[in-house]
Amino acid sequence: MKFPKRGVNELSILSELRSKYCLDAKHDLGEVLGSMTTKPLDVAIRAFEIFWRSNLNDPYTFPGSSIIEREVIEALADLYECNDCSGLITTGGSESNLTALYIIRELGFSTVGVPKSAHFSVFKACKLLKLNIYELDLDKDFRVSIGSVKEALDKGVRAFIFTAGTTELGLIDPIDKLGRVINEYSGLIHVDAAYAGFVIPFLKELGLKVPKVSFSNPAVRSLCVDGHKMGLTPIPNSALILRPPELIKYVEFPARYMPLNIQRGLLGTRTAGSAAALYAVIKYLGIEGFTEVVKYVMGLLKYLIKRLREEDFSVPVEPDVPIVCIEVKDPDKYLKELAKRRLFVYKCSLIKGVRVVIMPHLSRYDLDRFIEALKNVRREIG
Ligand code: 0PR
Repeated sequence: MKFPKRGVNELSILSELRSKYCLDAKHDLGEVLGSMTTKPLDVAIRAFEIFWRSNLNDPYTFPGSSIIEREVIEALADLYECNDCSGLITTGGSESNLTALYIIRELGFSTVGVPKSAHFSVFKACKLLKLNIYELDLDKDFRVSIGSVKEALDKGVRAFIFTAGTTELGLIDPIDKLGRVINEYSGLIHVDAAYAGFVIPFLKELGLKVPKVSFSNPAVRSLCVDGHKMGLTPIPNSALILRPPELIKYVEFPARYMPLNIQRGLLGTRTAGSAAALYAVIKYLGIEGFTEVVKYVMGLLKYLIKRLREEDFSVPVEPDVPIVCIEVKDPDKYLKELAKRRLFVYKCSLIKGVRVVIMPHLSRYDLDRFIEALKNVRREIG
């Protein structure tokens, strides 16, 4: 469009925007099956609206916002068993991973061990920071191979990124086991729990056996968890937790005209709406509420896998968290055909297939509709 000479009225602008919004997939209609986004809780939206004008980077003018950020970080540190952590709210897993890797580089590491299954934001951050990547192999069940980590340690690698809830297959790397080995070499770990950070701590409440992911392991020095994924907040929202708390100093930059002379974080102005939304969800749900949400999505996960197998679809991996990879010959064709039916999934690449992320906006009805569509597509394209 051309930059308009004269303004037009609000109603016509909003109706124009609504007609464009019609093109987007809708969570409420069960159309969003691949994206890790979901419908935020109402209380999170209201909290966001109260604070969205305040800047988290200016605790002088917006001290209330800064208290909220600190309390959210404290609550998440508590959830992940850290009694001496600091941290900050960022825009998402990408920024949290970039920040963690920036700190790793500033600590003097030049190479990081990264599993092949890590999210692309980790590879992107290494490129931006000119960090060397030591690519870690996966074992036969697609988690990072312990042998490969030991080899990396032998070759002098001391900094590692592991994923708690891999993007493509929903698997948890054996972080605690690896942490014990890495700790013997005085190495460190950043845990990317962007997706499953609000799932894993509640699985054990459901009596499910899950590998331990927490700061109880001394090698774990940072962990990120996204509000805008399973934290049920609006976008943008991620939290990065750091140990020891002094690590935060690495992301405090001189800002001479600011009242406190510093600016925190790799980006600039940060909306306090993010901190307020996460604060609201944590208070509103508590451990019990989150456990209910996780019970619901894990129930749907079991249902989807069972139904897919009944219909002779191949689901080669048993995920730890609600992400399903369905093996198909030509994922792109499936995506195209499913999109024609307004069902939007993603691809998995470690196993060639289509990926479904089961988020809380989905229901059994949506999954049944998806399976019917999948069967029709298979019939058409094989
Ligand atoms: N780490 C992990 C393990 C992730 O799965 C992701 C996002 C990130 C980091 C990066 O998070 P941000 O994108 O919030 O910075 N994985 C999502 C995915 O690949 C990203 C996404 C989300 C893509 C919603 C599209 C979308 O509509 O599914």
